Amino acid sequence: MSFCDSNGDGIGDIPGIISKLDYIKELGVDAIWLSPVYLSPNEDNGYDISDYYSINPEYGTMEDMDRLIAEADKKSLKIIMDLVINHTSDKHEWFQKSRQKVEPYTDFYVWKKGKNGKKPNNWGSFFGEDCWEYDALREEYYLHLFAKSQPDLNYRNENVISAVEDVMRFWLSRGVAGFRCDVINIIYKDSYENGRIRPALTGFEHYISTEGTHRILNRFNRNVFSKFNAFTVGETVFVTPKMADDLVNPERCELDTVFAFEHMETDCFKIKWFLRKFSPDRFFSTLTKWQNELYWNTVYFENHDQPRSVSRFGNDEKYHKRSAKALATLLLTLRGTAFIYEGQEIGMTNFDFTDITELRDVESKNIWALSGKLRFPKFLRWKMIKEKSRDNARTPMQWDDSGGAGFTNAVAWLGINSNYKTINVKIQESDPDSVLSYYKELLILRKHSGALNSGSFKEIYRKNAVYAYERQYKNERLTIIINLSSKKKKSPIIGKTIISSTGNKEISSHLAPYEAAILIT
Ligand code: ISL
Ligand code: CA
Repeated sequence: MSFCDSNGDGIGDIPGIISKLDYIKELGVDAIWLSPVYLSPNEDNGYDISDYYSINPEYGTMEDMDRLIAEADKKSLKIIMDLVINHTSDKHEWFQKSRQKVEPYTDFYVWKKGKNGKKPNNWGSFFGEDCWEYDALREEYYLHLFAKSQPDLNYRNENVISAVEDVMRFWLSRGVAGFRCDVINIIYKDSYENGRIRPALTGFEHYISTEGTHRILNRFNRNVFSKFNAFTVGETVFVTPKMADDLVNPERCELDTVFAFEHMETDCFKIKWFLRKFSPDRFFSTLTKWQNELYWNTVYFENHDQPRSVSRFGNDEKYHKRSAKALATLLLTLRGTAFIYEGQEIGMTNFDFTDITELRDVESKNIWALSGKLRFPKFLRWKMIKEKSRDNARTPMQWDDSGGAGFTNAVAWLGINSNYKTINVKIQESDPDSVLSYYKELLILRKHSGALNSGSFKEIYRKNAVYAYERQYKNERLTIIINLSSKKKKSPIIGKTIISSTGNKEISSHLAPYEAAILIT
């Protein structure tokens, strides 16, 4: 956890979050999504849960969690927990009992005999390893679509489904408002046949958004979500708009919203490691497609798995401030529920690590090793990791210019970006022209605007890194324009600005580099 360390062990924690609730409230958001805080050996940053009913002592206690929920509630902030149920940690009691065939856990996971001394099928894992691991005790292989310490649960087993429902009820009864459901569109595997050979993730056609998954989500909704009026956002990998629509269509009663990925694939060929140059036009056309095809979207440019947006889609040097503001304009004016990742609101940049040993992420370590084994040229391996490591966004929050960046007074669990002296909350809070102040202004505007909240979306221009669209609700119509490049561009529209990344009060014939604005037209 990288938000705030309250007890000087270098690790962010729940009391740390409580101490910053005023900051979060003042930013102008309505809810906080916590990455997993459950008991976990932390081999994948908490996404490997060993007990769904307790809090990781590194992060605090159950009392701290209750206090967080209560204190947040006093400020009308909701708490959304991460629900990681495709897999557990291999340290989870369910898995340990399953290995020993102790009932009712025997079939809690996906166990298979090998085929003629080989793995059960040819599927690949998300983290660049094999996805079958042989267990010497049970003398069978188990499936793990992520790290080998993350065995997949078996959703053909009724007992698994009800055990997970119990977990959800437990947390909703404690007062959390809902869940961000980790890789929720892959929980039910249709078959365990070999997959079509692909450069990565062979086998995924057997588990992406299957009918079985829809059936289970509908059941979760009927039995649990609806009973607690819970909000759900599903993390849904490789979804098309049609698949996403089937998950969020209110008539089907499954999820409220989903995180799609296609706009995050505009600087790669489908798989993040297959790099290609970021194309603003591809980014914009993907956004338009999703805005038009899904009746309600989530809008996000960052999270704990993605590099920092200002480094990736903007310019984190010469136009740091302006491009961070331009991206903020886009984020908060598209139609949908917007998510801001900690530090995005001050324009935090990619981690400036200079050696692979500075990284903690299991995925980065695996890919580094795999690309070495495959004899990728050194410069390419480095470029891949440098651009795409998930640790880019996991460095500690930069609160001030003191030693531990105000995050900790000890050595932080992951390196602090050396730009913390110039990019931090303290400086930006007292500067009306800062990225932080801009986020706050935009969030206020958004709160008071029907057009931005729920108005229609209409693209009006997209070419050469310039994008413009309209949002309209009743007789309120706003036009948003953005130049996502470091070149001056001809403007397709003119008008007075309500807010702009450059501070310009008017857009006339040209757009400055990274100029973005909301206009009344
Ligand atoms: O980040 C990715 C690869 O670099 C994604 O493919 C990611 O693995 C995928 O989006 C699933 O992510 C979620 O589940 C993982 C966990 O490691 C991620 O942090 C989480 O967001 C396994 O639980
Ligand atoms: Ca701590």
